[in-house]
Amino acid sequence: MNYKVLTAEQAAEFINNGDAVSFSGFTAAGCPKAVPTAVAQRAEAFHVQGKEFKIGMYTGASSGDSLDGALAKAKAILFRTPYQSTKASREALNSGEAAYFDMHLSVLAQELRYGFMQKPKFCIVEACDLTDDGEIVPTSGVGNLPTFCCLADYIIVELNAAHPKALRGMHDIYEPKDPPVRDVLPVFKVSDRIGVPYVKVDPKKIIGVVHTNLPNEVGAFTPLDEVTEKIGQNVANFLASEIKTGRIPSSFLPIQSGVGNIANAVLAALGNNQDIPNFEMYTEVIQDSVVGLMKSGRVKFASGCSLTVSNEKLEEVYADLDFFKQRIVLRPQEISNNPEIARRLGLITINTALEADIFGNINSTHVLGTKMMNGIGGSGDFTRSAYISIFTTPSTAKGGAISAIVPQVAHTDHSEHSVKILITEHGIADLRGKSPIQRANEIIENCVAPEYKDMLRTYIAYAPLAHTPMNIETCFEMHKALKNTGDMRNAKF
Ligand code: 0RQ
Repeated sequence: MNYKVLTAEQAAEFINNGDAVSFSGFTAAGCPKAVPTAVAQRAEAFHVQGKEFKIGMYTGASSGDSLDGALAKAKAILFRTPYQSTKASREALNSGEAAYFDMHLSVLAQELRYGFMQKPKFCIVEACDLTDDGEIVPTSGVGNLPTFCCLADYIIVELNAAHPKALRGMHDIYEPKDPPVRDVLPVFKVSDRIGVPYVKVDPKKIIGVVHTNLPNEVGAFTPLDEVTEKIGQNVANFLASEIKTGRIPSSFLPIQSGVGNIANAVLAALGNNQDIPNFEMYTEVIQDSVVGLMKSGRVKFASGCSLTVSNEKLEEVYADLDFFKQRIVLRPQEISNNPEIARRLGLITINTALEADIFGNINSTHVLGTKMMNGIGGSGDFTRSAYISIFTTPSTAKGGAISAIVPQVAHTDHSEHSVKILITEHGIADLRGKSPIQRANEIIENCVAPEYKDMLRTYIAYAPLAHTPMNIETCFEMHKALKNTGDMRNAKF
């Protein structure tokens, strides 16, 4: 290979205070590890000398502990977008240590190309293969890699031997042109390939290659419990009944499913329900349950941006790559999450709410309206453009001290106009074609936990009569009770 071989520490020395740095991958899948950790150590060394050292960070979505975690702990983040989920980065942005801008995941690449934000100077890439003429084959996640590589002045490649070179062929790399010359994105079927299986860069931009052999850092899922299992069954039963009524075609439609424990449980339930036909996925994260469902034939094809699976599941995929390469395509998030494609394919979108209100507005991001959890992620890319958009949530959190359904969300990520179905372990609220007061009754009677039902019935009974019966004097009583007493059950209406 013609490239200069560097240690992670040597690579990190190129990066200086104030630089904007972009990273490959999506969730902890496909993210570089050794160089970001070395950048964090470089930052700490500067800080010991009393010198400033912080970088701006662009990623695909969240990342792992060696990236977000290490840089946040080193107090080395100047700004951060579009999504994060490590404990350390959450603390950094909620304490004001790092400036965070929470973005729809499909738009970051184009907004960087439009020049809306500081251009990345560096791109640090995890790859399983690299050729002398500048073909980079990503590992298990793509993220915004094509645009990052195109915009960056310098590229550093972490060549990670933990991922086989034979992954070449699983990715489909395509970068759209920008308005006014943007063309149709020609994905007409979930399995359509529209690009090439590598990211092509000018080899002169590659300033070094760091050899690694490091496992992915995708966290394990919590085992299914009674609540998540019931939510999954409710989603599956709802979709089966929609097929029976003919509102969803009998051949079914592709599924998009969000990230986290509930999303994983929902997929498992869809797989187990015999009234749901074998299905395809057009989604961003391909999670653990999909691997088994693919082997059993329940999932026929999955298009995603990353294989966000545990290392155990990743080994299963790598052990049978010929089988999985015929059934999985990994795309840049600009394509995996693209609203044009989501609407054309007619996606059934299933995402998780932190809290919902009785009118159908959804808060996916801010605890008590102020503290950032993770970010909006791809949920908005999909929800607004879905064939039918579903939100799931356990009806309560923190042992019942929090009702996930409140009179008014403390922060709105998805408005009542985009949200069609709300599902908890107690049941299904179908919001289609209903006025605000009808939606409120549907949600209270079908989805709210028994101990909170009367509270919400009282709220709505005393709210002023209007198109949306919201009482601005009392709509945050449940949040106030949580803040002041630690328990929403103490709210008085
Ligand atoms: O906290 O673990 O400390 O107990 O929130 O909640 O129930 O385990 O659910 O793992 O599915 O995450 C919305 C955060 C849900 C996630 C969210 C507490 C609860 C628990 C997690 P503990 P669960 P999940 C594609 C789509 C936005 C992005 C998105 C998310 C913790 O799904 O980030 O959809 N979504 N992307 O106890 C305070 C409430 C709460 C609450 C739950 N009302 N108030 N805390 N919790 N409800 C993926 C990507 O874009 C990459």
